[in-house]
Amino acid sequence: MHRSSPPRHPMMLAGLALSMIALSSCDYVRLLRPSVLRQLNPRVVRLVDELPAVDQQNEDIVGRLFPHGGLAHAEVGKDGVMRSRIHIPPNQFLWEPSVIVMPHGGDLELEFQNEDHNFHIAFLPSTGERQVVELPMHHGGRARIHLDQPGLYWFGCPVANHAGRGMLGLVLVKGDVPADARLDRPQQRRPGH
Ligand SMILES: [Cu+2]
Repeated sequence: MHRSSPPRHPMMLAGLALSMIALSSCDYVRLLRPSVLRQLNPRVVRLVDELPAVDQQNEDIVGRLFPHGGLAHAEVGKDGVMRSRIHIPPNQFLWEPSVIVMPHGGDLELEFQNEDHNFHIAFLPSTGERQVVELPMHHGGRARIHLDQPGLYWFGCPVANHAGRGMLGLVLVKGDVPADARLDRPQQRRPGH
């Protein structure tokens, strides 16, 4: 999972213990390099726990680049607001974590810390609009966004080509849509069923 030359199956790391038995290709052996194993941290393990199909169609885009930042579950405060922290490590063009899971729709407060030597901006989804947080180098910032529908919402850094280099992220809102918001169409598969 080296940033400059990602292997073809970065998320196979999660099943490393099992797949070692089946290791036959040089690609997989290369995953045993210390620089790769170092990235098998709790944030990345949580990502694969939540999205086990990152190596399969439709979810594979999630397993390519930006999710190396890993995943965090937002904590629900006593005030009902969900909260999470995201930091920008130096020289990586990455949000850490890059996937935030909300257990249900509502308010999400994000606390950013920019530890990089570059200026960044968090360009965030918020129902019906966007929120922008400027993050000068070695500074933090905070945003409160509102996402009331389940789904997958992207955020990113719009400075130069930072998003293309990896500064993309997702907010995954879990739960079901309210009955009055469902379209009149054939039965759809629902979360948990
Ligand atoms: Cu940036």
